[in-house]
Amino acid sequence: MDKKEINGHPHVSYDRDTYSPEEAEQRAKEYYEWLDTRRTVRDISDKPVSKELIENLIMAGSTAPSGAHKQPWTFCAISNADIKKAIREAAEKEEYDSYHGRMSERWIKDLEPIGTDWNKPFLEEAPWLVIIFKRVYEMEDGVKNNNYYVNESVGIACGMIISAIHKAGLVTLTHTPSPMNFLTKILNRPDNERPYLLLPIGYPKDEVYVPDLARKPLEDVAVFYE
Ligand code: IYR
Repeated sequence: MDKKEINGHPHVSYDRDTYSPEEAEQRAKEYYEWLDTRRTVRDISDKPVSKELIENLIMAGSTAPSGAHKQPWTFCAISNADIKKAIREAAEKEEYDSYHGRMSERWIKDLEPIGTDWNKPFLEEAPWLVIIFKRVYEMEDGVKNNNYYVNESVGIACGMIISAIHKAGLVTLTHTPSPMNFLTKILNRPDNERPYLLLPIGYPKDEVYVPDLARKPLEDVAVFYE
């Protein structure tokens, strides 16, 4: 590995595998088709998942690019039954209020095909809950230093852990109880962290049904300027 200094800071040579144009096209197609087999699953089995597996999922998420490489995230991984129960109870309380008045009628109608409601059994049934907190700032020598592009960075990290979950043959769903500050309290998180997304992770139950949805075709999601 070659090393050199740029701006007085160490840089290392970076060598990646490259492919012929045909092979690259094939790999892109295969990766897309494989990602397209991912579905959000709410019926998560209580079959155990090892801590080691979860550790590697978290490390996959933590490879995400981030503003000035600050990696402004904390992944809280919970398998403790009492904590999961406390989270379920608090989330269902908020969700009950959301589904009974806080969400607009249009929103409730938009969720009908998806079939969600205020009940969140997966918060106790899944062997693991991974809750991603964004780190808004770091305390350094008694000074509050804001992180950069925090929402973008953490959103990308969430996408990367979701694809890692799929790769392991496990399932998840992006749960966003609102408001979600109860998570700060239950997990005793410091002031610089804000809950961002909750991912219950596990194997799917034996028989799982998901909404019969189609993804938008290329023409509806892309515009080319050639
Ligand atoms: N946070 C609620 C509601 C919800 C909102 C959207 I937008 C969804 O795509 C799914 C659910 C819940 O988790 O039920």
